[in-house]
Amino acid sequence: SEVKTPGRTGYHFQPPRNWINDPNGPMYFNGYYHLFYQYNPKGATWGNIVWAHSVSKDLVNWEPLPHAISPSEPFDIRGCWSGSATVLPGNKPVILYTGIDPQERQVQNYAVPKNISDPYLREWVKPLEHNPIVTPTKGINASAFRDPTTAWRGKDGIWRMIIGSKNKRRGIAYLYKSCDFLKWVKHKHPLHSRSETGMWECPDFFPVSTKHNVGLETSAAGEDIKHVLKVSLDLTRYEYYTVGTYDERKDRYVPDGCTVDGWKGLRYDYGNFYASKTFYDTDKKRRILWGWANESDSALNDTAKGWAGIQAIPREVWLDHSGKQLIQWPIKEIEGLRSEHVELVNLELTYGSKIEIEGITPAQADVEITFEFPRSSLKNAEEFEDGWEKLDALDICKKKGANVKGGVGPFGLVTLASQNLEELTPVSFRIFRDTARDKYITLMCSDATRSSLFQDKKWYKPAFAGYVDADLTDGKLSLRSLIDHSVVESFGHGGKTCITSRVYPTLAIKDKAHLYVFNNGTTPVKIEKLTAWSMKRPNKMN
Ligand code: DQQ
Repeated sequence: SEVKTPGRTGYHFQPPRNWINDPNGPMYFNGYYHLFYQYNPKGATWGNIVWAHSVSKDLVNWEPLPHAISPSEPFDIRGCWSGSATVLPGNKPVILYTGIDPQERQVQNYAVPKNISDPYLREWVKPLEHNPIVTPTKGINASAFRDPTTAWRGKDGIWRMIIGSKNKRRGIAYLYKSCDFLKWVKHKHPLHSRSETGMWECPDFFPVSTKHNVGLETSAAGEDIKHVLKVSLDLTRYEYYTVGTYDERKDRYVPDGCTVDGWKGLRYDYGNFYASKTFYDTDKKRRILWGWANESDSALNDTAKGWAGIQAIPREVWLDHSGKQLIQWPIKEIEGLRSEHVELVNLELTYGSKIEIEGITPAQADVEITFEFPRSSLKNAEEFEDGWEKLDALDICKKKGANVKGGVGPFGLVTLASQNLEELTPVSFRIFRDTARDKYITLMCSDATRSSLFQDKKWYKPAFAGYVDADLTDGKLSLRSLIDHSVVESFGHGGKTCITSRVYPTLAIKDKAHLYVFNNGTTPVKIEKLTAWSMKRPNKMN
């Protein structure tokens, strides 16, 4: 039976109990979306890792299936770690994954459906004659060699995939090539690498269109295409990506000058979102991103509650028209869970306003707002101080939280708030003027530091922050937050900057949670439109 504790989500993907981490091998195949994920069948902390498996017709309702891949052979007896699916021509899915062998080496294996005519692809086999297909040969760090990607095929007909690794502190994406998907040969140089970034977990490499918002099949090549390389850095536990050019002939990826590798680069999400992976949805011609949102309470508490980890709501991803970053937006299907709603239009928020959004379920909601301010009001923005450009967005957010009076902003939402505001998680924008560089800077914060009255040294109640590349000439900024009991997933300005926070209120739970829209800046801002919906539970969630 499903465990029931206050933090369990209403519409995020989670199994009835136990630990989950990385999404694995997502794919669309014969009418079903498949999601596999790292799972501990025996408890609520990491360990005993298998590939759990669920299928869905709509990415909202999920049906659990037997575990797809579990330790059984020398090449995966100590764990079946992350990997990806590739649908080969002729509609044949193949999974590549990392196995831990008896010497604790990380090797790469493949698995195929036992019965391709089973619509759910319930059973997977690991052919013994070829596995493992890749082993850590001389020069490769055998304890840092994992997470094979979806493969792509070049114009030369050769398959390619990358595997995350490191050599001392250099992060590496090793490139492997194959003609038959069975015999894989390491290319003479990596696809890409970067000093001082540490282990590259869960790399993802995919093409994006520079012309349209549609997704591209992973092997797409040619005109009007750029590539994205994402890595999950275990040193910071954040995910970073670059947009760049992939030269198929040289088999090298070169990030564009305007994006940088490593921990100063762009992030998918400035909060709790890790080990993500995209896949191309051949049905709806879009690229979808799945990411894991880990707990931030203690392991002891996870054991007590009997579960840990959720998958974030799948996001559609595409290249922004600037070409400089990705845009992420919750998949359309999630809107099918919207039920009763309230709407505010044309409402001025003067300094100190805090308006409660009533008539929906604040603990399980979807909120969209567009804020408006006359362009002339930007003159009231606080100065972005000298030296701040060397700081991280988070440092500024810590100095200038949602409760610190500003010029233009902070304004935004107060989510999961208790009656007397002892607990609250504000998500807000604040605009600065950078006189020296003659520009405005938009900061977005999701601040969980006051999210729970519960005191425990092991609980992590972080603030998260990122800058938003917003063109303020139209005097507008938008925010969407998906609130679901212990998670607040926010999308700034149409998905330019995303922040996911995990929170554990003790008072602001279920019908005791409140939602507000606020302005703590001296400049009045207008709510052009705010719509908030109660979110239903899916009919089936594992
Ligand atoms: N989780 C998996 C690894 C991966 C890590 C093990 C990232 O394959 O590198 O559960 O969260």
